[in-house]
Amino acid sequence: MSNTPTSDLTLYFAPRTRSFAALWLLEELGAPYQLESFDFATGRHKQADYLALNPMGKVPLVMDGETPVPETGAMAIYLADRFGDAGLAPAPTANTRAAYLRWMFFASAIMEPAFAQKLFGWEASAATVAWGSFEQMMDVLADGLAEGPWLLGDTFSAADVVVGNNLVFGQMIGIIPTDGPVGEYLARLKAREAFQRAEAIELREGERFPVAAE
Ligand SMILES: N[C@@H](CCC(=O)N[C@@H](CS)C(=O)NCC(=O)O)C(=O)O
Repeated sequence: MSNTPTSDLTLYFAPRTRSFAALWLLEELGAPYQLESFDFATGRHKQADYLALNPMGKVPLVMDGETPVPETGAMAIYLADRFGDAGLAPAPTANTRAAYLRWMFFASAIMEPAFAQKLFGWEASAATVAWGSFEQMMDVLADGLAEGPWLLGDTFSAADVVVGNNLVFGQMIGIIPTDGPVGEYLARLKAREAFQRAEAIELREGERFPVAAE
């Protein structure tokens, strides 16, 4: 019996932002969704009705009917379980479930602040801050890819989308190499059909809302 439910998904999306992770994941899942695309300049994400759904006033935000699912990691875990037939989430009893959850949290709890530290040049003791250091994060990620081709070995999962989306951003800002295990992993991710569909949508929406001239 299929465990793919009928759904009423809406993605609140702004081009050139972290909302690409949700777009890419929805394309990987093959889940039907409506795209509510807007430009940050409109302030849509700071309006009261939006803040009631995501008090952080950020994208991505996925609505599942009346249920808001903000925060990229939570959204990814939620959707991959909800659309379980797509095979992007190991079952709770699978022996890869712990590694899957570990990489999901690695993306938001370790990669995100490590990127910010690198970008803004913060001085911090690796033993004290939760994310260690940018270099440690990169080494741990490279080690995690030693078996490959994906984070869970042969099985592609929603964790690859969440970690991969961070890497896309990191490469854009010049802190992620194009070679070595991490760069090669990112090239494999970018070659996926769902990634390329999402990229085409992102480009189309980006043309609707071009970057404002200085
Ligand atoms: N913790 C959030 C971060 C999302 C985030 O930082 N989104 C940025 C765009 S990349 C945003 O919406 N910024 C608009 C603002 O804060 O005004 C998540 O993982 O979804």
